[in-house]
Amino acid sequence: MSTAGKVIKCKAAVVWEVKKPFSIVEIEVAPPKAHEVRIKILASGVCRSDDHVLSGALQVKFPIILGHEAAGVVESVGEGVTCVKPGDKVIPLFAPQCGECSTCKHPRGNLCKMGDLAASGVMPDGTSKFTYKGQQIHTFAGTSTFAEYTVVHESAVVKIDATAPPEKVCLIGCGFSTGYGAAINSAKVEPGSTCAVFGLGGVGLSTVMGCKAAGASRIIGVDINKDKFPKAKEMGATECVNPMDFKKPINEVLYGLTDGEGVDYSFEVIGRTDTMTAALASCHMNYGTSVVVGVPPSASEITFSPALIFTGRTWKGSIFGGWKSKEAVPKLVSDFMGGKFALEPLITHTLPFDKINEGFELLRSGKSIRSVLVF
Ligand code: PAD
Ligand code: ZN
Ligand code: ZN
Repeated sequence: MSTAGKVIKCKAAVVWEVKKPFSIVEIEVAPPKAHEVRIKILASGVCRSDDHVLSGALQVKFPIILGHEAAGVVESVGEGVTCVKPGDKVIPLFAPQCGECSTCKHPRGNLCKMGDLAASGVMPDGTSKFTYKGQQIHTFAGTSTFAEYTVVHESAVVKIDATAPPEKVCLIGCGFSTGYGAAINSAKVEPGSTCAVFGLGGVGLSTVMGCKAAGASRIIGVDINKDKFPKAKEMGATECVNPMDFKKPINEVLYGLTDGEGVDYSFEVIGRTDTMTAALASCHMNYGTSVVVGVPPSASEITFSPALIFTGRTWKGSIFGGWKSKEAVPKLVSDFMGGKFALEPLITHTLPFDKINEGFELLRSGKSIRSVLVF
């Protein structure tokens, strides 16, 4: 029997308040309104950005359904939706692309105006599609993929190859594309260059992959967890350093490793203000570029010497790897299917959705790269 047009009751992982684990409960998911799409989620990855909400670093409205790195199948569509139809395999887009706004129309823009409300806990129409016993549950990043069904705006979903494995390509919905694109699009790493990647989690390793694909000749991985080094080397890091092994600041260590030049490109893929500044100070004083990929804690500030940028360094940020999501995601999926890059090394654990708390424990303990929850 078709569920189109009806409320669906299904399981979702709800977070009721900060620093509390997920609880799996039965929620109600409203049918999609005009220009909305309801998706049956097949797989969803565990990303540090979700954990930033649990820890309180990223402030949101509770209760909330997190999750933003997923793949699924369209269950039904609201009036006027032409980009996808029921049965299509899709990836939800936490950084949407409406194609109409000033940012979408700008060749360099990738933060569509439809995404501005992502942090507000509601959809572009001002409502959330989820309730629990009549109580509204907030939406996260316009996607909320830690649920068996979710509703997204049509600008926040794209059709992908029907044969793509959801438990792998879900990573193209966030971690892989973010890290890889930071190197390829945001930094525009050149062949022969020297790069430093701070943070060797799922996103940082994808940055390492991007640097390698761009032809960097030296890729220095930086992490305080040395257990991350073997995988980083497998993915393309030419050497790895642990800041804890040195008395002097890591930027001085990196200058030492590069004959006093500094690296051409540095990436902060952790989400800490001290390492953002250290990454900036690690790149060449004149033509170095440093890219902030890690999500800064809400309400944090950085104080730094303007001399660091006065001499010519470039400091920039990158969300979703600078990709225009609707255009890029299907192509990245095709590239994966064509063997252009591998996602398997990033996936260390595959768990049933019910084990979501275990997935986050593995992330916090530093034992996983990416855990993928399957539904
Ligand atoms: P992760 O927790 O898997 O990786 C972070 C890594 O940083 C771990 O290996 C840690 O050991 C390491 N680390 C922690 N502290 C330090 C330190 N002081 N010095 C050196 N290394 C350290 O996270 P992830 O790879 O899922 O995400 C990384 C960041 O990227 C995180 O802040 C996340 O929120 C952000 C992100 N940003 C976007 C975006 O669009 N910009 C998208 C997805 C994730
Ligand atoms: Zn993410
Ligand atoms: Zn737009």
